[in-house]
Amino acid sequence: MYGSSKPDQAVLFVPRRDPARELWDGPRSGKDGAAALTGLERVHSTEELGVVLKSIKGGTVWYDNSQPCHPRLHQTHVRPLLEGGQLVKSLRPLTHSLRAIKSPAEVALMKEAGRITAQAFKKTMAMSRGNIDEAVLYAKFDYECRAHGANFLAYPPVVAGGNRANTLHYINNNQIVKDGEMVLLDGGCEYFGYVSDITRTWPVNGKFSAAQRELYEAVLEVQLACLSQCSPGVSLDYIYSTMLTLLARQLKELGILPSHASDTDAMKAARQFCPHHVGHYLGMDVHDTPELSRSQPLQPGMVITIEPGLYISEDNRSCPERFRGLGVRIEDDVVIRDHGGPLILSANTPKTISEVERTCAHAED
Ligand SMILES: [Mn+2]
Repeated sequence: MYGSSKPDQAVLFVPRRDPARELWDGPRSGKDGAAALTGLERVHSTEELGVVLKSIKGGTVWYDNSQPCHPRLHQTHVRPLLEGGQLVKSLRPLTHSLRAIKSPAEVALMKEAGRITAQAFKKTMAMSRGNIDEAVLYAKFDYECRAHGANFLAYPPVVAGGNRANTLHYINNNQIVKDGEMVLLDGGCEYFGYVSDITRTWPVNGKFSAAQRELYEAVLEVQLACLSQCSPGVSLDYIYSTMLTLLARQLKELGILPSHASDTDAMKAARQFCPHHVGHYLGMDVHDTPELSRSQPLQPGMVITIEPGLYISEDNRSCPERFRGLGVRIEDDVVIRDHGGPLILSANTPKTISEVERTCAHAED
């Protein structure tokens, strides 16, 4: 929030020092400490927010009224101001358009998040085996991310064995993945404010079955084609429509759809077998800058995910039996660049069948 009779002056509000609270929660900087830390001249305690706000005459208060970040302060200090007719505008559309394009320093942080996550995938693949608890894979992945410098996981990961991969937001992560089944792990970490979001699907016993291989290769082919489209001027929605067209073709080749199915029916089926979009913007949040439309052309410095999948429920009677109960998603994090093609932040995560099988074979506990 900004407001002052003197333009271009930043005013910071911090909780005042409170030895009783600090005993429980740890030290606070207080006003003087905050001024020294930030270099800002005007620092007030949050109790003074109301008084300072009242001194604002006219002008615009830039404030996100729909989602107050501090409900208590909003209630006591900001609401009266708003009810007094103060002109308020949300900063969100502006900050989102700033956040959409990452500086080299931001890309460096995202690179590190991708690097840490890739090695966590390798270690988790290497320790997987038949009849392993999803919780063990989850714990291994979490451990590997934190032990290599991540602050924490960016979101509750999906660790879904067998048919549970067909539940897109499965996060119970507490069932046994049987020998012969695949596990889908959608996970990412946060590294100093920036996140990764990577998905891999692999057979826990380290060897793809014929049907798993067929479905995996189909998704991989589509994923690689979508990655090759990641360039300035192309939109996420455009890549999404490419994904649907290519998935439809794959469904015919797999024998899941009859080869004579019409384009309309094939596209409809593609949307059923992959009910989510091809990707989203990525950055400080996993689903970053939602104010930004996915129809807008990508620009250099934007970071997106590319994550096609095919999900075939075990009770889908219309599919060849060998595919039932299989769900595959492959997701990478991509920086859009002017030259040299997209920069793939998750490039070190095993992805081809031979890479995955090789990584799984390096058994470790
Ligand atoms: Mn994602």
